[in-house]
Amino acid sequence: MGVSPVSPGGSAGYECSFKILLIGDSGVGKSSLLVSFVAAANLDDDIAPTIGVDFKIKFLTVGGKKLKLTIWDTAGQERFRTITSSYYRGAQGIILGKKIVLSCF
Ligand SMILES: Nc1nc2c(ncn2[C@@H]2O[C@H](COP(=O)(O)OP(=O)(O)O)[C@@H](O)[C@H]2O)c(=O)[nH]1
Ligand SMILES: [Mg+2]
Repeated sequence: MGVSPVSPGGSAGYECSFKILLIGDSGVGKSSLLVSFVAAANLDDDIAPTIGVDFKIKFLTVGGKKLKLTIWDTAGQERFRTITSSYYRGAQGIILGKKIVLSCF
């Protein structure tokens, strides 16, 4: 899987672009995590949901390199196990959400 390089200082304003997936059962907090992670950065609220998934873009600098993260979030279809390979294709990383229940007794 390759990382898309973009010339520094180019019109795009970043050097590398990564596609990151959020996966995990419905209700584990994936969308909440995405919103809180992206909120402090450049958030393009105008991006509309596409083919049943939503994505948000975050720019950040790591080790002096400007990075663009496109983070894909499922829009409910994880409930129905209907996420297709087109969602996973071309991804460089995943974030797996898991619900942890603590009980005291
Ligand atoms: N206790 C707890 N609830 C959370 C947390 N993150 C999200 N939630 C709640 O869990 C529910 C499902 O969150 P959502 O982000 O829609 O989950 P998604 O279906 O995985 O996208 C919502 O009511 C959130 O407010 C968390 O870290 N702790
Ligand atoms: Mg969600």
